[in-house]
Formats: sequence, structure tokens, C-alpha cells
Amino acid sequence: MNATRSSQVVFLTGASSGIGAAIARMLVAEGHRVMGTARRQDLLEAVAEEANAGASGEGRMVTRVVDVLNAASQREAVDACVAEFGHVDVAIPNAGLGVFSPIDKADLTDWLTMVDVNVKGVLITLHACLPHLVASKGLFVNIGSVASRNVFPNSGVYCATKHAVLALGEALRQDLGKQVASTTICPGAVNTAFIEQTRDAELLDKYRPGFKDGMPPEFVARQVLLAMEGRGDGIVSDITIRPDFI
Ligand code: NJP
Repeated sequence: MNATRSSQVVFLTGASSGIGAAIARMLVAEGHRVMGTARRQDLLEAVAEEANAGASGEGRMVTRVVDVLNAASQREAVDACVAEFGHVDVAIPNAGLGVFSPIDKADLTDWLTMVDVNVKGVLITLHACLPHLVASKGLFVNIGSVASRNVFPNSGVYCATKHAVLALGEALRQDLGKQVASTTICPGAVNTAFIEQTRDAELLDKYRPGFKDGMPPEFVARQVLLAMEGRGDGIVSDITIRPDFI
């Protein structure tokens, strides 16, 4: 990243809701330019409208409907970001999900979807953005989790995917640390629709209150800004944030 660049160009996945939407709104309000992607076009456009209404300076959000698992579409979206804004300073593969279930009652499709979106989707985004990040001395921001370092009951495969994300961030630092900065943000519970992917009614009842009392997604977005604004002084390699109530 050009540390003197005040309006940075950000490629963000999972921008249609929750943490991704909060990141988009906050970065645009701070004058950054965001290419936000997701599958749900109506939600994505609503986020962009809101973000652009609160924009400052050069801040602006553009959108593209992309499934993170479609590598060709993802590459096209990165190309569209460069065509629109000239380069990529920051890549944030935020799209992800957790479907919680006891390990012996899990649906194989849910396991594979979590591995696909949370790991392969991140890799596809990284691969498409990396040449641009090397060119801009940019920043790769992974959305990990407290599940990147700990394993919790009923969420073993989700934890495994988030362990992978943390490992990837560290690998990037070791292999490319002089060219690309890498930050992994590891939140505890955040108040988004995340838990609604879980279909086990008993677990939903058990976990919903904890997510409802979780951190506002804006608190995660503030950590992204912190990592971006630290450039030139230092790199936030990883950061763990937890709800007040713990
Ligand atoms: O969840 P939610 P969060 N292709 O459900 C997108 C991590 N995290 O904001 O395509 C493209 O509101 C989906 O978009 P759409 C978590 O693991 C959370 O909480 O339109 N996009 C939506 O924008 C994840 O990595 C908590 O359906 C796809 C977004 O992903 C990140 O935070 C705690 C997609 C999900 O938004 C954001 O989750 C923690 C696909 N195939 C880590 N599949 C927490 N909430 O407590 C999904 O430690 N998306």
C-alpha cells in the first residue's frame, strides 16, 4: 500500500450483510473506495446506497454480484475494481458462514459448504487480488475468529476452517511480508445474521442470545480501519476482539 494514499481501494467480499456491510459503510464514510461483492443483489445495492449516502471525500462503493466460489467471476470482479479505481490497496475476503451441529449429526453438505466458502473462497479471492496487492504494497485482511485458535463444541468444522484462515495469514506474512501486509481479525460473537445458518433448533435457541449480545459489526469494521491506518507505523498482524459480557 502506498502509505500516503488517503483514499484507498478496497476489494471486499460478503458485503451484503453483517460485518461486510459495516466495513463497507465505515470505509466509504472515511473516504475509501470499495468494490463490494456478494450474491444477493438487492441487499448489496441497499448497502451501497447507504454507504454512498454517508460518503466523505473520494469515498464511494460500487458492487458486483459474485459467488466467491466462482473463480472466473471473482477475477472479473477484481479486474472491474481495477478498471474503476486503478488498483487494489486492500483485499478483505470476509464472506463466510458457520452451520453449527454436533459432529455426529452434521450434514456433509454443510461441512463442504463451510470448507468451500470459508477456505476456498478466501483462496480464490487471495489469488485474484495478490498481483495487485504486490504492486500496491497492499494489505490482506482476513476475517478469522476466536475459533481460529480455539475449538468449541458443535462447531468443529467451522473452527477448522478458521484455523486455516489464520494459517494462511501467517503464511502470507512469512512468504511475502516485505511486499504485502497481512492482518487477521479474530472476533468472538458479533451481532449479525451469522447464527441463522444453523438449523438445529435446540442449538439455535442456545446460541442466539450470545450472538444478539455480541459485538456490533461496526467494532470489527473499526479494526479494519486500524489495520489500514497503521501502515507506515507498523502492521497489525492479528487482533482478537471479544464481546463485553465475557
Ligand atoms: O455473517 P452474515 P457475518 N459467495 O451471514 C456472504 C466471520 N465471523 O457478517 O452471498 C459470496 O451477515 C453473504 O452474502 P450473500 C464469519 O465467519 C462472524 O457475521 O449475499 N458471498 C454475506 O454477505 C464470516 O467470515 C462472527 O449471501 C457469500 C456474508 O457472506 C464473516 O465474519 C464471528 C457466499 C455473511 O454475512 C462475516 O460473517 C466470527 C458465497 N458463496 C467470525 N456465502 C459472528 N457473526 O459472530 C456467504 O468470529 N457469502
